[in-house]
Amino acid sequence: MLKQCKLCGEPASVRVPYARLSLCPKHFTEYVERHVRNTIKRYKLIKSGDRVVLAISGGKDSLALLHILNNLRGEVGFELSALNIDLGIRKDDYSLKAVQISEKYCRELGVELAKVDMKRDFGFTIDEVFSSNHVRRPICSSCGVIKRYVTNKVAVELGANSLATGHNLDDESAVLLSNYVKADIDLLVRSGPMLPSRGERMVSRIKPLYETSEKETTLYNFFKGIQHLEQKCPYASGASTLRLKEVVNALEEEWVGSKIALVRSFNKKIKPILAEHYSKNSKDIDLCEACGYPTSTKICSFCRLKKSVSKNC
Ligand code: Q46
Ligand code: ZN
Ligand code: ZN
Repeated sequence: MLKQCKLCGEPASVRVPYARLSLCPKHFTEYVERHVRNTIKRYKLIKSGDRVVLAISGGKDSLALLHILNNLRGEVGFELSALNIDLGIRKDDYSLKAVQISEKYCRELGVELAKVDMKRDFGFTIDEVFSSNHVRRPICSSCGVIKRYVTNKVAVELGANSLATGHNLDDESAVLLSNYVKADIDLLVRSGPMLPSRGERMVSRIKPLYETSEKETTLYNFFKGIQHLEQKCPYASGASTLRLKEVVNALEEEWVGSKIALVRSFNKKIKPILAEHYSKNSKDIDLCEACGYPTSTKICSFCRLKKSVSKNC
């Protein structure tokens, strides 16, 4: 049952079970910001003087993170800019709305926004990938290739140290569980709150919401009046991810703090052992012969995808 805010005595609106805290809206939003600050410190994600580019989609997590990092940048001493990709998804004006909402909040907060338009800057869109018959991989897998490539390229061009994304505790614990079950060592080694750069033209990727749950970002936006894009991408199926999240949330209900325990124990005890094994067996990183960005094959997957779309459109 909700009682009084532990910090000010006003009526509490939120219960944070794993921290055993009941909080009013003001102290809850401050708690979330402090929690993200502690995650940044715990995993050494950002240091003073860093240039951080945050990829924003207009969704709840990336917009919450935009506000949180904007509040923390003075205290930690880093530069912050944002990046939005217009993927060219026309159904229900999805991409148009995502771009508009990203522009609105960057303008309001005074955060510089780098805008990428897939059609203008790379010659093709997600809609074209989807309608191109011969591209057989699932659309979200191609979209992942595009987003990883474009965000890295823009962050490199902007001279950033790191690229931040809005992956939250629910995403990360669910994926971790799935990779454990499949014993996918490659994916396990590449998961975690930070993926350091592995060489030239590759920035580190960081996840400051690594220990912040979906419920917390949703409530943070609600109390701060942040209107994120509620609409789902028309290509999202998400059934298996949703199911996995239900599993980790059921675990959390039975055993409070299990999602955080899962990601922390992985990073502290399991990942170092896997990383040592992987460093002996991993492929070398080279530069793509077509675009000059990192790849472990001759031509990177982005360039192969682009070529395949242009052939089949
Ligand atoms: S934008 Fe792209 Fe998502 Fe749409 S096509 Fe799939 S991956 S669902 S986060
Ligand atoms: Zn309070
Ligand atoms: Zn390439």
